[in-house]
Amino acid sequence: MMKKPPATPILADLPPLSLDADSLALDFRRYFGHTLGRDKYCTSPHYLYTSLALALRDRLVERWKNTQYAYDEADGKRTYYLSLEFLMGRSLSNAMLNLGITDTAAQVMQNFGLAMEEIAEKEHDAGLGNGGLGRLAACFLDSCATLQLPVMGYGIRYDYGMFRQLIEDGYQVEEPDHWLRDGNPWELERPEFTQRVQFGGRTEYYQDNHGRLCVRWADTHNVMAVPFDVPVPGYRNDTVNTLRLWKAAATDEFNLDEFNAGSYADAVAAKNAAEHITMVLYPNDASENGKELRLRQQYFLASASMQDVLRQWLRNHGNFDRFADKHCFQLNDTHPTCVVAELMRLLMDEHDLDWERAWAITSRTMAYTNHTLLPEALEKWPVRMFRTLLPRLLDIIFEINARFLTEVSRRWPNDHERLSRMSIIEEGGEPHVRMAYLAIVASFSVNGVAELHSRLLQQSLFREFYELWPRKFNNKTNGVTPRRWLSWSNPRLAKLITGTIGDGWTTDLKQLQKLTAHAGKPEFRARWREVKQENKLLLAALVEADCAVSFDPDFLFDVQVKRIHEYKRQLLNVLHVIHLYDRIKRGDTAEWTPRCVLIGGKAAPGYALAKTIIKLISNVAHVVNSDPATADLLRVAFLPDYRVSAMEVICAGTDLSEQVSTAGKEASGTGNMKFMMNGALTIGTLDGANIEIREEAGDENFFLFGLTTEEVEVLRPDYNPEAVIAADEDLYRVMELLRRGHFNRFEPGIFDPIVDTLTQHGDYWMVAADFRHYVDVQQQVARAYRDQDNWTRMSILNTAASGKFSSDRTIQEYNAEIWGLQAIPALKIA
Ligand code: 26Q
Repeated sequence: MMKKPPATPILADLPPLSLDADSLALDFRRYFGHTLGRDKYCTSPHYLYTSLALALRDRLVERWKNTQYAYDEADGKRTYYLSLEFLMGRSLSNAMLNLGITDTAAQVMQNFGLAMEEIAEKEHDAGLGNGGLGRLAACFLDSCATLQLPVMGYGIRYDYGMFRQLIEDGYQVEEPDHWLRDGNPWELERPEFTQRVQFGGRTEYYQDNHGRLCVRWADTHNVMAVPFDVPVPGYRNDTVNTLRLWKAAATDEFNLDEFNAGSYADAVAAKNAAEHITMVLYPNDASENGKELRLRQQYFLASASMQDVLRQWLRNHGNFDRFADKHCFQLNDTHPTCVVAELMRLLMDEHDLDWERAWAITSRTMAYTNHTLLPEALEKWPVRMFRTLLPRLLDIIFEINARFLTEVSRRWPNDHERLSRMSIIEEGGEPHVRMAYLAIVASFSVNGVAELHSRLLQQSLFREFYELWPRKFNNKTNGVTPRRWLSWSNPRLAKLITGTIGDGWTTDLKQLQKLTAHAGKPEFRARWREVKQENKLLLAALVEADCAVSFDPDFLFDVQVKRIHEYKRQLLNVLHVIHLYDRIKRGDTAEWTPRCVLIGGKAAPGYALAKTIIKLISNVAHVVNSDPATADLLRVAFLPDYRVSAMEVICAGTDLSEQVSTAGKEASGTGNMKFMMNGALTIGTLDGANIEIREEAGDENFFLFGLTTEEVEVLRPDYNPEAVIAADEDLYRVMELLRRGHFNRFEPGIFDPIVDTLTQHGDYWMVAADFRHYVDVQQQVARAYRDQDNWTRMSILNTAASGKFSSDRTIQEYNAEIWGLQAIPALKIA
């Protein structure tokens, strides 16, 4: 039970802060003038931003403490969301929105002659993630706080987040993202909860005082983990949850040894090596196999977090009897899977539990979410590296595997092939630890992130595990938070919706269905269209500023933003753009629908073909935009540095959302959901959550094309892209433009790898196979857009049908079927 607070009033007992304009204004001025020491000559908006952020943070902090007191008091079950990535974006606007003081704060700023938009723009995105998986974690935290669930996020406080992308001469150039340079008002350092994390050394056996055989991990190199807490406010409910991010720091002991040996420089270098662990986010959104520093990051997160959880538990409980009933660890992909072995180690080596008890606890508390079907993206670590870096963990993994394989051989006697297929250790020249298998074996729940994806996990990637443990497997279709992705990103539409159906939709998104009844009303449609036009103007302004390309808001805005990957098929999109250009050049423009095509996204720095695709988009954009023949018909732009804050503008101003991955390859997608919520129509394949989006929207409000997953697999063995190209005149002409260097006149050969991948190399992602259908359906899109009234109706129906894709629904399912937490209302602030 909780420790009793002292009876005398304590230092931290403060009267509650008001949310009204006067009190906010006073604090804002105090931070500006006193805390930051600025004066009337200071014009930098950065200090205005920081002052406002601190004033808001104070108001979060008191709710934060109350929430934690309420959780401690309840002493109920908690969930820990473990993730190497949390792609939070900006926090100022989110804090205002969730505190319910967006208008008040804007008014306060206005009274000082300041524009809120300008101030909010000063905040650097917290880009501690690559893409979908990291942003999903951020949306989940928002929903957990809004649902008042005791869920805490654990992650890494990278000094450098996702790189900043510049486009120079059409090529991607990466710049380090030193997001903390100007300070971060949203974090609170908690040095009192620092943990020690061990690396290297060896396993040592010894006898304790009672003569029992014990194990310890000796001669290690230690690194300190210092937590920084970030407040996660719920939507207007006084709950504030915690995201705890760990920073690596050198231990003093470590330095002293070297000091005494008289080598100061070596001591400082060693300090550096320790602190390198949390220096930078790996910018690869498929696994970057075999990098030792990455494994260090993963174990660092796992160990610091697990020690921290055990510390909190033992503060109020004497033993581990009820631990499994009170904890769940949700693993965001395999990245934090070291926690499985780390929990075993801590329970056995540090807390004297035997294997059976430790395993009972571990296997009742772990739950694993898979985010990819691409076999090449499954994480594997060389056993040799594991042994050097984490010898005690490797012992434990071997033991888990031995016991697991015994279970398999009891179920399938003498099936040696199966044992080696299912083994956590992949044998061969260089043996590897298969992290996904470790996660499955240790977890009571394994889920995919969309219905198709979860089904494919069961039928292909993890089929034999599904045979063994069918009940572990389940689906949790992704979602996104409607607060950031509708209320905040699209205030005009949000206002129109609220004016029409009330504001209940913000926390109960299914209520958007009520819009259906209004979709037939001409006046409502007209207002819906006006809002879209205003949003398109804002998006056009972004494109003008960042790409120097002018987008006419009367054109169809056709947008694909996501990481650049072959499987996501930005190439298919470009081939379509080239085809439209080709049509213009040959005068085939009768009944043309003018179109602005926007593509954005980052390529992993080591992914050469993805970088070439960016260069191709840039060059095609240049050729198209500088040709006078296209002026009223087609515009193309590549948007540099696609990130969370850019998406907030993009999703509101998009007409057509491109979700064109090869069927069976995109686990879910979440950008597709943001676009739908904001009234974009989707052109998409039967992949990931697109299938469920189409189910909800209705076939007639979704532009479907392409091979299905089954068709892809049936076709693959005798697929011949060159024959497809030869047989399709439009595609042939497009390929000829590429082959003849039409888009690289003075840069010979640079697009050969793209031509080759589509031809000689067999077109693995089936771009040529889906081209014809894609172009035809794009033609239907163009025709549909010309009937603006009907397009608007379809747009309304898409928003109306998007209720399922709230992350609130997703989290309610996680809670009902995996976590089993009680919601705990926060103590109200007076
Ligand atoms: C692993 C090891 C070493 C280095 C990097 C990585 C790594 C990092 C990030 C591997 C994968 C990722 C990110 C994956 C990701 O974002 N997947 C997406 O997850 C979304 C949320 O579930 C889905 O909607 C997308 O379909 C899926 O692609």
